[in-house]
Amino acid sequence: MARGFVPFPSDRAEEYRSAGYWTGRPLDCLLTDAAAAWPQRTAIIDATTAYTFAELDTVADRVAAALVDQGIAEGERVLLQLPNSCQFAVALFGLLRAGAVPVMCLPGHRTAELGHFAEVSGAVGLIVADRAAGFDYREMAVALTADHPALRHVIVDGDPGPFVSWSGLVDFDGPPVPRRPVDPALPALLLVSGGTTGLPKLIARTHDDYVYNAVACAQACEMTGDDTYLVALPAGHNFPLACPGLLGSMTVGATTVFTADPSPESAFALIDRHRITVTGLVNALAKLWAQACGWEPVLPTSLRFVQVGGSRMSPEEARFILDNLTPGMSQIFGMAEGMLNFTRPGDPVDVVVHTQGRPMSPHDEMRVADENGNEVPAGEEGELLVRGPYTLNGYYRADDANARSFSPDGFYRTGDRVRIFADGPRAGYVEVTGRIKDVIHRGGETVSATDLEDHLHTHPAIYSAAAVALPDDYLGEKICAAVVFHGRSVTLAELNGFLDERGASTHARPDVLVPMTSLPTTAVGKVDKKKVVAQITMT
Ligand code: OOB
Repeated sequence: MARGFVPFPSDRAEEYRSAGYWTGRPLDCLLTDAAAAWPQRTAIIDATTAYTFAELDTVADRVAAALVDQGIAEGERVLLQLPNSCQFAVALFGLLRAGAVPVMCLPGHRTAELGHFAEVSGAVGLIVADRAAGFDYREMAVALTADHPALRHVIVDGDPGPFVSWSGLVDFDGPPVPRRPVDPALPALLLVSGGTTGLPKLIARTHDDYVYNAVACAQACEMTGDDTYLVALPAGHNFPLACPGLLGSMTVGATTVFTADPSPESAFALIDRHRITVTGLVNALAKLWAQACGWEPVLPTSLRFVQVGGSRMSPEEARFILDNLTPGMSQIFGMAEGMLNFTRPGDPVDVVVHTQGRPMSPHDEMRVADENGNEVPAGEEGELLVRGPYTLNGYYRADDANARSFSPDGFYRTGDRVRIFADGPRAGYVEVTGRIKDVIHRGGETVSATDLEDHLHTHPAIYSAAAVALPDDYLGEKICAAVVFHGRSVTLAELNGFLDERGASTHARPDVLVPMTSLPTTAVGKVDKKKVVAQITMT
């Protein structure tokens, strides 16, 4: 495991320990502690099952013993790809207690991603459902194990086919595994990066840093045992897993509800039934929920804090969600790599609408740099570089990417273009203005895709839009607006007239308008521009 893992440097590790952020405890202590403090409280709920903290603690121990009995050894990696369900949490804690290192895959990942994760991590096992959302994971497992013989253990929740049955693990009655001491500076689990360029990278999160992530996030979101958290995004993603998500909820004895169906109809009914108070959504889903408040018979009135993040949201979109879904909307700008910024409960509306929040930890260090790597004056735009008590120091087994992605003094180059407000009521808060590389080189001009998208999103006929580059013989790249209309569509000439009226800069105008029925998304639900271009150039 240690090969290819980049630990925190010892001076900073010491600083985080003495600040009290790092407690030296293994990640599964979140369950151990919750089971000791609130044994009879409901820990997790899904459509068919519920477990108290004590029950979850017991079943995690049984699964851990079964995994060890299967031959999974300490430090070995196991790909975990279960849909949102109680069994996801059981498997996560079972793996942690077996001393294995879960690789947190998302249900939307397919052979290309899973094969890559298996290759890089050297995983020995895979835990999947039999079928979910119309996809047969056993068929994928057959192909994966043929290509990756190191994947010796395939465990299936449901009808196992040729593989090992998950229910056999849950009911295991062999000897328990003794709790072994864990080095808290080593990886507890591997998250996958959220980028939309190339295959995702693996991010090792240590016991120390991830426990801190969960504890501090729950605190900053003012979570208490009276809250109920809804996992509406894929549970293996950092956002619903630990920001505060499942793990943060456990630190305060709050219940977590899983749903594999985040449609407004289903989610609103669930929110109402369980009186859910907190959830995390990507922008597109938040917008859909906000709209659905106009027609759904049951409204999600119990929500007090709804985090929205994952990609750029314009102030207009933020205002729409705030006005229509809940006044408790909060913006979050986070990454699997660590660093979290979010608006806090009670922050003024101006801050919630116009910023993506402020850092979670007083020890988060942020630097905003120009293209030469020099720090820009306070309040100006540039690339965000970060370092801190829960931010990675290197991708797992990725020397080339690491050489590019980190400054000599250990700051992670996020690739995100931001400004940190220097004064006024927004001082210290971050605005994400785009991705450094999300630009279109049209003739001699460099056009920000985000700026154009922000303009497009203000058009009343446009539901969602992505600005992408298409190859062009004369210009090098031309600007394409891929647009989902509300109903009535508009022509390119009408759209450009609208951009004129808004005073959008004249070189940042779409050359091509492509109406689409929906924009393709990544496994967590963000617009996937690579797929947008692929769809357009295919037709
Ligand atoms: C979250 O994590 P990832 O790893 O899927 O994606 C991280 C990237 C960031 O580097 C940034 O480019 C983008 O997603 N992003 C945002 C954003 N939140 C994330 N861009 C603009 N505005 C935002 N509010 O997406 C993630 C992890 C934890 C909590 C929340 C989101």
